[in-house]
Amino acid sequence: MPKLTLYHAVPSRSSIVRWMLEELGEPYDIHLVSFKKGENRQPAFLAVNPMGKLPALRHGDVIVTEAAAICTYLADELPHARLNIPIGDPRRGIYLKWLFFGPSCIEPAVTDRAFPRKEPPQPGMLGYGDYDTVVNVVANAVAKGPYLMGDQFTAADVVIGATLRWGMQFKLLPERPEFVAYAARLGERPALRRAEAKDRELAAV
Ligand SMILES: N[C@@H](CCC(=O)N[C@@H](CS)C(=O)NCC(=O)O)C(=O)O
Repeated sequence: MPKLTLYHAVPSRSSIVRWMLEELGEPYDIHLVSFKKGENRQPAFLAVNPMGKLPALRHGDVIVTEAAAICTYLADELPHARLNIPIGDPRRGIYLKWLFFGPSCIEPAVTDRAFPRKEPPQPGMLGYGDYDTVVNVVANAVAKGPYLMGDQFTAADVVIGATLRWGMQFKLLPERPEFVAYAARLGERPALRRAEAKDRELAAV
């Protein structure tokens, strides 16, 4: 098994990937990148991710960036953890939909709300449509549970769950009962607790 290294900073979206790695239960290294020192804009890191952004993951000679892509990649590369829905399974389409829905619909809906545009956008031009529809669609998806794919916890729960937890924490998403209950279920997962404890330790240094 090639070595896994997470390029990480606390707080940042790389904590999503740390949670995913803890769910997988495989050993991994952490390579800290300091935003304060501007390390993410220095040539050594730009060679890893020319966007200058975290997270990035190195797996042997492979580098993957974008939190949702990394989670999708890891779930497929390490299928024994059953965090993916494999090719050929009729549920894979819905699983992929949720993996993409986080960064392509929830995130932009939330950031547009946090930083409103000067000109009102045409909803038809926005990939996510409108904020309320996004919120309602996700609330319906997590209402039944326990997870997005029913009884199976998957990488899609890491991506969507992390986004909902972050959005509620910063009051950018409403504390809908469906979101609160789903976030509480996720919060009981030992892997998430481990990831948070390790990040708290790093933040305290
Ligand atoms: N689309 C990227 C977003 C990554 C991102 O914006 N990361 C932030 C930290 S949460 C970052 O690296 N910011 C530093 C900067 O832009 O200078 C993903 O989902 O991974």
